[in-house]
Amino acid sequence: MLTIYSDDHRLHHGKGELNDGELQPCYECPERADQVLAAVRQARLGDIVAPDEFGLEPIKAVHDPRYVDFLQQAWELWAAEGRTSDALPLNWAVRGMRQLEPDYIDGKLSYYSFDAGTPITAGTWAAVTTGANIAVTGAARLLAGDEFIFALSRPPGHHAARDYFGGYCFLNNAAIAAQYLLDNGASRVAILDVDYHHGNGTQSIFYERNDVLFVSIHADPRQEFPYFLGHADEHGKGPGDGYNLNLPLPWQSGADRWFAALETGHARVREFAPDYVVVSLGVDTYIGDPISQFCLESDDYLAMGSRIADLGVPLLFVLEGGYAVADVGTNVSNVLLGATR
Ligand code: SS9
Ligand code: ZN
Repeated sequence: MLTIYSDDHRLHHGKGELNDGELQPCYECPERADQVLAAVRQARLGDIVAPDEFGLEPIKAVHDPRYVDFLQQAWELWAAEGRTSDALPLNWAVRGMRQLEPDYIDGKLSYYSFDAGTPITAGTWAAVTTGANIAVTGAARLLAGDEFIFALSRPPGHHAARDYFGGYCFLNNAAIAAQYLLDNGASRVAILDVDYHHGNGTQSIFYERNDVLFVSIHADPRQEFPYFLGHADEHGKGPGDGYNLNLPLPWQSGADRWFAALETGHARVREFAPDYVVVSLGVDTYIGDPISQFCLESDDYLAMGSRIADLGVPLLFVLEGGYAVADVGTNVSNVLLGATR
């Protein structure tokens, strides 16, 4: 297995997110990736290489070019107002309000976001563009014949949609990789999202398409973030009807329920017969995760990797969530060990 990694993730280091009614330290922190890198090294999972540079084209093949331009300029516009703290939005256009991009930076932050937990910092743009390059480098290696790739980047991506950020995510790395595979010869790509949270961004990007199958196992949005997408009756639209499979589970779900859902997802992926599978690999399903309510144990991640590898299709693992910093490395490397054994 090959791991793609860059220290650039450190350039995105938010101070705080609004949580439980208070500004709290960000759960999504550089130490997460440090722990995962250390565990990949310790488990001797193979070479670790730097990403190649692909420019903005693969990003703009998934995201609205105006949104990408906004992300590139956001910190500069914010800092020009004399602000030195992280940029965070404060209000959103809900039912009956108009979807028009405001001129002023505070309004733009609101227009292009869906939560107040995802700060933009001075180094966010550099970190997220490197993250996209990591995912695309992984996709390019699959196209060149590699079987297992791990794209080790942060911040995560699966909550980022075509034109908005949120849930700690800015650019949808898994979606960018899937689109790159399709634009360079693949006919069908499946995205299997095993993060605790529903991948609302990925779902919405591919919702009306049948060249990408999206399968997600996650906490029920009736109880859990992102709350407004991820229900079982969302199966795709138009040509995409039947190409979106949500498998929501209640809080406190453990291995029994989780692996039963994986079997359902597995069957659908096999039926789809993809050329490649991109795995949105979040380990916030862990019992010790500080913001989540599932009960998987560290050993369960070995079984998860092994069952995913049973698909018999080249795999690109893209790091998403997992906030139990002391255990995130072990849990991620267990998935990768299970897949490559
Ligand atoms: C918990 C707030 C959760 C967003 C979580 C995003 C996870 C990305 N009280 N906020 S994998
Ligand atoms: Zn998550």
